[in-house]
Amino acid sequence: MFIDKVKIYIKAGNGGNGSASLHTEKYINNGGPDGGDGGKGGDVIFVATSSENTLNAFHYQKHFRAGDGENGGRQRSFGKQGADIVVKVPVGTVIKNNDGEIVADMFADGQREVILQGGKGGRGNWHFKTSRRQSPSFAEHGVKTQEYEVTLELKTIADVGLVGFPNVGKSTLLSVVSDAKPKIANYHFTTLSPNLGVVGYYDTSFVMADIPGLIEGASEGAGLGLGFLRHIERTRLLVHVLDISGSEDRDPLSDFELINTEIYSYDAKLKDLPMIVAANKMDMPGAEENLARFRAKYGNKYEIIPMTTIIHEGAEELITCIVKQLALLPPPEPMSFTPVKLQKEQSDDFEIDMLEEGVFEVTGGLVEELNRKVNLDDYDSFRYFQRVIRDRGVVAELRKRGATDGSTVIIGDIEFEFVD
Ligand SMILES: Nc1nc2c(ncn2[C@@H]2O[C@H](COP(=O)(O)OP(=O)(O)OP(=O)(O)O)[C@@H](O)[C@H]2O)c(=O)[nH]1
Ligand SMILES: [Mg+2]
Repeated sequence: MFIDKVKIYIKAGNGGNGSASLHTEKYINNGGPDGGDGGKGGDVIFVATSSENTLNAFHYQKHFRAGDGENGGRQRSFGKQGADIVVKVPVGTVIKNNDGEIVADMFADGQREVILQGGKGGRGNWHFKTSRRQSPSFAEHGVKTQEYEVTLELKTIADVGLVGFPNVGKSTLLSVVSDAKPKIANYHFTTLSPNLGVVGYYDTSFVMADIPGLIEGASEGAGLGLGFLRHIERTRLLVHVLDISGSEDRDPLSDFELINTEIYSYDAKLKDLPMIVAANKMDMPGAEENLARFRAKYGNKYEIIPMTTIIHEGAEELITCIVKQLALLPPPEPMSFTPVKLQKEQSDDFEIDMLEEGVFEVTGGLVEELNRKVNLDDYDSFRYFQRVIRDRGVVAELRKRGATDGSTVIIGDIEFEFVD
């Protein structure tokens, strides 16, 4: 199993509610409001790690929820904050929203991104005490958070990608030049998921990815298909491995054209990647003749390294050639994109719509904020509400829009008669 694309569900913690407690003590009748604030909900945090290279873990766990903030208590005691949840993803994971827009590119080892923020805790009643309202019996509700669905897409980050038909010796090559131990066998599609290996060369090193074999139609999903072409996107250089002997009765020259066509029709930008040709299986009959033909046709366009990978022949030349070219290339870069936020900002805007003659509805962040206040039929609470809509300009705006005495105003769950 190799999962490189998966949908998961994430939710930040709800904010805890503020408390509406009134201070009581023996012999003290009304000690005033002492309800504490609710705690903030936990965040959803993604962290990139190089110790994973698949998204397989998300096959088993798809729901990630941060802890809720606790409610505030008596004696102004604050509710505890909800615990954050940390979601570990392999380096190269791109997080997308439901519209396919990029929320984050988890590009660097250890990179940490707060993807969802926990709900704010509600304020306790003592915040709402005024000279005229000595004992507010209402407090604010914590912000309730929403669950979001996101898609994780792994785009392996390697300096060098090995591409080519099945069975040409890509995995053999990786096993010879790097620390990786991929499965090698004499049949097609031995490799079912990308293998990564680190290739050391004197005091430098680079990462090589062995991509599953490509065939005609791969860019439209044939064979192991499209999915794996995704892993080529983030390499800096490609090594095109050929069975130059044509031992499977294909012509290596047409193999070369065909695979290139698949790669470039997947993404034309891949044409910008430099390509080195590893002409493998030089030990087999027919190899010399084919190599000569290949050189005649492509010799001035590509660096061509003849190889007999199984006996390590040509490996050193190939590595030297790769290192030389990598040194000239810019370092890998994160994707360029404008990140979109999953969560709506917690704003205090409002909008007014006239639903029909004399009926106005107020919507927006401010209304959500007001809705979080408990006991809206409580007198104190209603007074507070009236003051807020006056202070934030809602009343003035209603008047401007034509509200007069007797007009109906709807704000969230509340409906009342406008009194000018
Ligand atoms: N004669 C010869 N055989 C080779 C050489 N290199 C690899 N092979 C053989 O070719 C077969 C396929 O090798 P792999 O490395 O598994 O090929 P692959 O390109 O990774 O194949 P897929 O994973 O199926 O795409 C194995 O039997 C290897 O031993 C070589 O230089 N000469
Ligand atoms: Mg292989």
